[in-house]
Amino acid sequence: MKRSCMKMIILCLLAALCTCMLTACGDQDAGTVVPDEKKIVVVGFSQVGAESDWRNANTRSMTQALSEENGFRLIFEDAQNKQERQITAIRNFIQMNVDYIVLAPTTETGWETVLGEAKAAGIPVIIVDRLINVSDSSLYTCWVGSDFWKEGRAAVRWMEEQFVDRPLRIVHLQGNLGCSAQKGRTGALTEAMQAHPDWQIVYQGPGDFLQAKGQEIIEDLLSRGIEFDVIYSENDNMAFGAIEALNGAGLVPGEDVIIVSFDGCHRALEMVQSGAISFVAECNPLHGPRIMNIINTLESGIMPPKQTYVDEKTFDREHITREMLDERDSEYPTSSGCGIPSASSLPLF
Ligand code: GZL
Repeated sequence: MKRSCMKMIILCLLAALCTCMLTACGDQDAGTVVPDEKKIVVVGFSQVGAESDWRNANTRSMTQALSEENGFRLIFEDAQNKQERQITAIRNFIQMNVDYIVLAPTTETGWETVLGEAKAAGIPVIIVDRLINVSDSSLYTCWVGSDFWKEGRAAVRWMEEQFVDRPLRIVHLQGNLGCSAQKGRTGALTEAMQAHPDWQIVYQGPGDFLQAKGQEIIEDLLSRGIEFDVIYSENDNMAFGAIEALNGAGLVPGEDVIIVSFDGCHRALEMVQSGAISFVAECNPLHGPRIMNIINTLESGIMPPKQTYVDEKTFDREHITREMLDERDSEYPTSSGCGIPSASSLPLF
């Protein structure tokens, strides 16, 4: 008798519980499926820092593309050029269980452990701009960026055409040592030195892509009476610093010293037109639309290419035109929309 009463009480309680749950669901009956809102894709983006015009244009491009209006919620972390801050940011993104992690890596190595944690959490990682060097390529979904060796070889080719059989004393301002942008641009110059015994590197060292360091290095060389013909600067901002130093010493950039640079930001192309900078190999930062397209492609269940190199141009004093300058939108690009646009289909920065 007692057991049957208990059973009855439990059954009544369960019935009451189910009734509450059904009424708590509001007036929809079990039959209708309420279409959920368009899914907002949550993206954790770990950015190198804010060291250059290139980086700031890259950040603008990424934040404009991965916007709420485009269906994204972007969690942006600035690593201030420190890999350990990027590793912490990635771990935070994993904790937040974001849909995608985008990494603009400060350097090539040291990513296995943290990307292994992202893989274990089932979060796709997209690498943008510089490359990473990992033993297991399944640790990231895909990469989009520049061919830095190609940029460097374009710069060296221009030097060979300009200075046929002329001895050169070269100052080499390098970017952050160990990042693929520095390794490619440095590699191309080092490779060329083998073919040009009359080329001499009178100084080689990191300016960390920073304008102030570029200026500091050139001022120091001038103060010590070091003479040179060419500055091979691995980005525009170090070239701007070098120009400040040359001007301060009464030297005319583009005449007393030839400047070769990389990136092609607005200011640099204006200096190519004025003659202060003689050659720029473009390194296009406008990856926002490309990353947006990669994520939308993945969301539709399609795997994008593992590696995508963007098309890039070169600019020199003889060929630059006002139209090339005017065509660019110095703020935000107008993306070509479909597909991963090549650099030539996007205005420069
Ligand atoms: C290159 C990029 C480099 C730029 C610099 O893709 O990583 O970092 O050349 C920037 O201007 O600081």
